[in-house]
This record gives sequence, structure tokens and C-alpha cells, in this order.
Amino acid sequence: MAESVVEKIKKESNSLRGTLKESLLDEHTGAIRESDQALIKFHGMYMQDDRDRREERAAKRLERLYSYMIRLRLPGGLLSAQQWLALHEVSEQYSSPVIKITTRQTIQLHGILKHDIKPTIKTFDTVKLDSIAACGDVNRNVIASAHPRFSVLHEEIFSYAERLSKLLLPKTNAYYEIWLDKEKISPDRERDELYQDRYFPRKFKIAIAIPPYNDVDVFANDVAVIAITEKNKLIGFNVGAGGGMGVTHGNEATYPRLASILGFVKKDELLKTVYAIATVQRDFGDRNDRKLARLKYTIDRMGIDAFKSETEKRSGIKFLPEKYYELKIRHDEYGWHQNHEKLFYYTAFVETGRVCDDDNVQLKKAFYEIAKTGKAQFRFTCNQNIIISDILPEDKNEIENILQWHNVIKVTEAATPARRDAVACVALNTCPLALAEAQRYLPSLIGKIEIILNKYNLSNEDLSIRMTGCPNGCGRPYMAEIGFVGTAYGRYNMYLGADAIGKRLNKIYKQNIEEEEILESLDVLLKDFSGNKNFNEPFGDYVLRKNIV
Ligand code: SRM
Ligand code: SF4
Repeated sequence: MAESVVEKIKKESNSLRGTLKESLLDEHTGAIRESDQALIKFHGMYMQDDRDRREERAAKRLERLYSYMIRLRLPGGLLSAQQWLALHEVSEQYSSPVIKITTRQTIQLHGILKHDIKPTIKTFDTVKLDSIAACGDVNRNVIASAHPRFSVLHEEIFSYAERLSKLLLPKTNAYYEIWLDKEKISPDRERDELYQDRYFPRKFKIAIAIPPYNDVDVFANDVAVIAITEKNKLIGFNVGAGGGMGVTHGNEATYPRLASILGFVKKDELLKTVYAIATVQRDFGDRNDRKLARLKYTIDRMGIDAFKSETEKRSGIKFLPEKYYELKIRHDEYGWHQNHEKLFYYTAFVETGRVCDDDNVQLKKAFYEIAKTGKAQFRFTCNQNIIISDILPEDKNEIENILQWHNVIKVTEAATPARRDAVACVALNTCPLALAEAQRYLPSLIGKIEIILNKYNLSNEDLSIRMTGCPNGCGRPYMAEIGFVGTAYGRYNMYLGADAIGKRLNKIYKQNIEEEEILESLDVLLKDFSGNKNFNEPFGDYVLRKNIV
């Protein structure tokens, strides 16, 4: 089989420049050239169009309403107050107003017109934010457990997210030249030993979990890093590889997979080890079929032992046996917490990660007012929520008043566990791959599920419900106790039986069903669960014990 088209585009891109500059200058279309559509991803952007308006535009013989989505590179998911103000400004001036918190601890802005991309990137640059390598066949945003309670270790572990992100950044200056009008640098300084002119065969993702928390869903990543501590000191990491969710309907060769643990490395060996894993994937990954190009398939093709010894050979570091750790909590710890430095944190519920204002809650106004005080920072979680963080005790009342005034505390406290812990991907109207709704539909479906939960006295039950608009799995639905994966408009495959902490995948329960059948099925299942579950038995474990899947 010949190499995929994207491989050719990468190689001929002149270090990711392509013809992006020319595409931007073309005023006859809101689109960019086809090859540039692949390259712009490496700069953290996607060309999209408003799918709700396709028919209307076609009837008027207008081209699709093209716009761009920008995703920030934000290792560990932290924004200062000043950076939030810049983000807010961009979302008011250049993009759709919703600030979307993603399942990888960063933010996306949608609906940016072609001529507004440069001003957007320039505004971000003034506050030291960029979108380099937030998408594309490179290492993506490195995520790390967000829970501030563990701050004694958090800062040190968090620094590894930053270091890994830096280590695996492409060396090209293209981003600065194209978007920020910076001078060219000498080709020598652009020589890229890691990516060469090929980059990776596919996207590459790293997560760091700090046990007992697994809010990052560490096993869903190409590289799973689990911090190991002894006597409250970080000693090293268990390292796993080969996680990934993406599936293609009808392609039996594709499957979700959890990362397999390779072993333990000391903390000063982590960077070398991850770098070696990345080069093995670069050299052994499938460059012909992009559907089979992720590290999970490389590992399954090579065999885990061969993959491990190739990694050891390249890093010069032998994996020690995996060290004991326990993951217990995957959801966010809502409400107020104080850390060892006496700083306060408030974790607010942001339904499906959409920071916006409505009659019920004014999240965007609240966070803007908080940012204006300069007395807090913002941390994103992989459950698409936000932690208002690092608040001095003397400033807590002021921040609390802003949260109260805009109904954030009321909404966070009122949400049932099923609603608070639910995750939905973007899907329609911007995602070109969506087959069904997700973030625009899940909140109303949960309302109907809540009625059933209430009927069977399960309102306080921790239950992970996740929905995606297609099988790519951006909301990690294959790790949910109840997962919905879109198959067509209004239709979903329903999955059951994952555990509550992200160590077991679920299995298909029903295919291609509509809302009525979803609710009927859940009514039967939850009634049964309520009557027959063991003490503290999670729903995912119950359906397995009962052989329901
Ligand atoms: Fe994703 C593609 C949104 C996390 C697996 N994902 C897309 C695109 C860019 C569609 C596209 O290719 O044109 C979606 C843009 C929608 C839009 O309009 O904004 C998109 N993915 C998202 C986000 C925003 C979902 C969300 O609602 O939060 C998440 C952004 C994360 C980030 O900040 O970097 C997001 N995507 C994930 C995750 C979850 C994770 O990484 O923990 C996964 C599953 C894990 C994995 O990678 O296997 C995921 N996205 C995919 C895939 C399938 C990849 C595969 O191996 O098959 C695609 C399709 C592709 O790459 O071809 C995809
Ligand atoms: Fe789009 Fe599918 Fe990802 Fe949802 S899961 S954002 S529909 S690619």
C-alpha cells in the first residue's frame, strides 16, 4: 500500500509552512487550500463550516460558511487571570462567544473567520499563549491531574507536563512567521531530530495521573504516566503505552484500547523514556493507513515485549517492575478546598465544558469578573470543568461573592452526580465528523435519565455517562459506565460495563437506538440495579456481574 496523502503533504510542507501564507491572502474564499487544511492542524487550528447552515447556503449558491477552530496548547491546563482576560477578549471579538473546555484540559474557540486568525493568534501571543502542536501528527496537549488538594506534589509533577510538552514540540519557526510575522531563522535552528520531515504517523497523546486521582483517564493515552510517591516524595513513574479510543464504524480492524503498563522508571528517566517511545512510534507506526496508525496498533503489531525492548534499547533505560498505586477517583472534587499552602480552590460545574451565559447561570461573566480582580488563576479539568484556583484566604469572600452572584455555586451544588460527571464531545454543529448530536443533546437526555434515577432512589448514585457524536471517542465514551456513540442523527450505540475509575473498557449493549429505547432500557436496568446491587457496587460492575453485557 502507498503512503497516505497526509504523509506527502507533511514531507513537502517546508517545515509546516505549505502555502498557508498564500491561502490566507486569498480573499475569494473563506477556505484555505486543501493541503493547507492538513497543515493548519499542526498550528493548532481546524478549518470547519457551520453544518446547521449548509442547506441554506447551498440554496443560495453560496460556499459553505467556513471558519476556524483554534485549540490552545496548555500543558497541565493552567491559565493566569491576565491570560483569561485575553481569552475572553478574543471570544468577544473574533470567535463564537462560547469558550469550550475540552476533554484534554485546554480550551477551543470556534467560528473564527480567516482574516481574524492572525489577530487572534497575536492577542494570545501578547499573554504568552500559543496553539502550536495542539493538533496534527505531533505530541498533543500534555495533561495532568488537576486536583489542587495534592499541591505538595502537584507543582513538581505538573512541571513534567510542561517539560514533556517542550521536549516534543516541533522545532519549526513556521508558526511565528505565518501568524506573527516574525523573521525567518536559519534552517540549522529548525533541524528537527525527532520529527524530521515526517512527523509522527498520527496524533500522539500523553497524560500524567497523580494517584488516587485518574481525572485524566490516563489509560486512554498513547503514553500513560502514573506518578509514584513514597513518604510524600515523588520517586518516579509507572509508564504505560498504547491507549486510544478511536474506532471507525464498520472497520473491524479498529478498536479502543487501554494503555499497557511497561514498568517503572525513576523520575529523572521519564523524559528519555517517553522520547524513546515517541521515536519507536515514529519509525514503526503505519504510514499507509491512517486508521491503523496510532501507537496502539503499532504495539499490537509488534507485540508488547518487542515494543518494550525496542524502547529500552533506544533510551538505555530498563523498565523496573511496575510499582503499587491505587486509582480511586475520576470525577472532579466540586466546591471549595484548601491546600497545604492555605490557598483556596473552587471547582465549578461547567456543563459539557461550555463557558457561556444563560438565564440559569452566567459562567462567562463570572469568570471574567474573577479574572479582572487578578486574585485567582484558572485550571481546566479533563472532565471539562474549571477550578478557580490559588486564592488567598483574604480574597476568598470576594471570589465567592462573584460566583454566588452569577449563580455558579447554586448550579454546581444543585447538579446531580450523574449530570456533574457526564462528558459530551463537541459534535454538531462544528465537527465535520459528527454523525449525531452530543454536547447539544446530552444535557436534555440526562434530565430524562434523572427522572428514572429518582424513581429508583438512585439520585445520589455516582454514574459516569458519556456521549460522542461519532465513534472517534473524543469524550472517551468507551470508558463510561453508560456510553453513547452516535451512529446517525438521533441514533446511538449504547455501551455498558466500564468501571468507575477508568481501568476497564465497556462493551456494546444495544446498537443504533433512539431516545425512546435508550430510556426504556435504562428504566429496566436501573430498576434492577436499585433492587439487586451489592453495598457500594458501582453500576458498571453490576452489569458485568449480572452478565448484562
Ligand atoms: Fe477529538 C478528531 C474534538 C479529545 C479522538 N476531535 C476531532 C476533531 C478535531 C474533528 C476533526 O478531525 O475534524 C474534533 C473537533 C470538534 C470541534 O468542532 O471542536 C475533535 N477531541 C475533540 C474535543 C474538543 C472534544 C471535546 O468536546 O472536548 C477534545 C479536544 C482535546 C484537546 O484539547 O486536545 C478531543 N479526541 C479527544 C479524545 C480524548 C482524549 O484525548 O483524552 C479522543 C480519544 C482518545 C484518542 O485520541 O484515541 C479523541 N478526535 C479523536 C479522533 C480519533 C483518533 C483515532 O485514533 O482514531 C479524531 C479523528 C481523527 O483523528 O481522525 C478526533
Ligand atoms: Fe467530532 Fe466524533 Fe470527536 Fe465528537 S467524537 S468531537 S463527533 S470527532
